Amino acid sequence: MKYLLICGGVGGAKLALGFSKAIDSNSIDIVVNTGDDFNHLGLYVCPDLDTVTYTLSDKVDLKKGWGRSKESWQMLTELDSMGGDTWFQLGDKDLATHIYRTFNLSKGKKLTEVTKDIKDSFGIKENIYPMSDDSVSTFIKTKKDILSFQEYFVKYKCEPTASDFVFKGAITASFNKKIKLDTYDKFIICPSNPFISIGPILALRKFKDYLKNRKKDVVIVSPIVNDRSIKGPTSKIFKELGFNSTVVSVANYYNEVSKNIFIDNKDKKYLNELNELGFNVYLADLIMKDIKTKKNLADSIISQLSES
Ligand code: FO1
Repeated sequence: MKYLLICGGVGGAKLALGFSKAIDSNSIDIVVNTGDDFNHLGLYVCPDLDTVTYTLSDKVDLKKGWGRSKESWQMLTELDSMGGDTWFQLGDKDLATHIYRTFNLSKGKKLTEVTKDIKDSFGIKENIYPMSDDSVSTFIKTKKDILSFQEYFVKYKCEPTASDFVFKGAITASFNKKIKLDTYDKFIICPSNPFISIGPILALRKFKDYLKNRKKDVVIVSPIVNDRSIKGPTSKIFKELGFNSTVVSVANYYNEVSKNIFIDNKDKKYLNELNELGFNVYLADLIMKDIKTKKNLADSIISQLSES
């Protein structure tokens, strides 16, 4: 069985790590959101690609979920003393990744190639692919303004009320051509934010259409547990858009591309409602607090899908 993990940042990376501990590296590939990517201080920063890379190589800051562990911040301190822009925190080790990427992109390499070079240098065997080599940028429409992703997420800490999402460039961007979709048996939508992490990937029309045709092989892992986001603003955004913050809303969001959902054991009360909507429902413990629970979740997904 071969799996394509469809992945945003922190939540998706945790499940990808679980899979990497549960199954042979040839059996999983990971496609990652690049809608969060942006130019900052002259550097090309790809937060979700880096979160997945650092997580899979056990080099992530586990407390924050992003950035490097045992990080130092000398550059940022110096920049601050010059009155430079420090709202987006770039650690010294992390900086090397952005410099390496920016330099190689400027030499004409594709993001896919640079991502492979970086993940190889971190000793990662699994393939990690950016969703596209073309630029796609997420913007959040709020009551007052249209914000770029990192302004919304980091500068304003997800506080503005979101009313819509724009994935600039998605109409013309191509889904990563290195990813041979027919080679996968199952497509796992990781427990990342549906709107801002998975949304940009599904905004790539051909990929979404492909998933629609493979609907029975597409499996959602809910980012909502016990009516709350596992992490981040998923629950807040569902409510702002007028939906309940429940696994039912997650299922409805992905309704066009999947009829299979993993929900947490704490959400058993929604089983009947999901079944009535035509969903095959799988139960598991979705909270991944350490390496054991990450692997356990991957094991549970693999075994339940092999039985179905
Ligand atoms: N998230 C924050 O909340 N604050 C930061 O200053 C910040 C810096 C940062 C630097 C590099 C990187 O790869 C990620 C970083 N993140 C930061 C995380 C990132 O903004 C988000 O986790 C993702 O874009 C959402 O998936």
